[in-house]
Amino acid sequence: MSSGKHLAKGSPKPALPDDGVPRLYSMRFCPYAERAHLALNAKKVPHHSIYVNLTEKPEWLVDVSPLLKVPALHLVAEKDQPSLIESLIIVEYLDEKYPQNPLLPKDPLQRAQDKILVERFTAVTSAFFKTVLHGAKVDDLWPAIDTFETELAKRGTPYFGGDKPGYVDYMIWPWFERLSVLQFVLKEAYNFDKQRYAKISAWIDLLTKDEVVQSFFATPEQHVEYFRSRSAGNTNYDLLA
Ligand SMILES: N[C@@H](CCC(=O)N[C@@H](CS)C(=O)NCC(=O)O)C(=O)O
Repeated sequence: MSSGKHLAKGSPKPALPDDGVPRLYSMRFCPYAERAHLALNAKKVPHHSIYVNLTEKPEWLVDVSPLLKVPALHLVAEKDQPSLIESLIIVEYLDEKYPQNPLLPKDPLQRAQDKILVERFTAVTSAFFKTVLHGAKVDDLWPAIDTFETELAKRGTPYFGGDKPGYVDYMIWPWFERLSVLQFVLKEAYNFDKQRYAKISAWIDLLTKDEVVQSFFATPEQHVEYFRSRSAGNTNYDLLA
């Protein structure tokens, strides 16, 4: 339940129905929040999405997100109505609470290995943000993606999750959805090598068509437009609202 508009400073706390379903506090272009949306949609968990303006944060955000970040998942049906923060913790909670369409493997070793892989993805996210937000060279990014190319080849399956997307796929996808931003920033220096990343390229094509990804998809052009507005100091949060 949301118009998709981002609520800013001064806006009243949204009045939501007293239906007990979880409330996801989000921002439409946040890749961490996207992880939570993908998990909720993969599991078809009814929920409300509340979008917040992160430049002018609403005063009540602190009630659900003590560090004033998104995503935050407000569990209104639980005793004392706690909130969860941190995208990976939220997703793991959802995976345990709602067993349908499991994301993490059941086997403890495979489970640990998938979590390690997602942990190692921080090398990609930090190189990505350094390039996009601070104009750093892209040099650190490609070797970080090699890890994922090699792992996908080793697994011998189209997805990290096997014959369908799972935890690793959905947790790393948001940054691949935003490659257009990297291209926009780097211009002719953008050198994503489709041969070097043959498996990842095929995986990107598959995930782009995945119905869960499509349920929360912004086009390459929309990501660039959001980024452009943000860089210009006039962030267009409501681009898709
Ligand atoms: N480690 C956090 C990162 C969340 C995060 O950095 N979210 C950004 C938006 S993409 C945010 O809320 N920024 C607001 C701020 O830092 O003030 C997670 O995985 O959930």
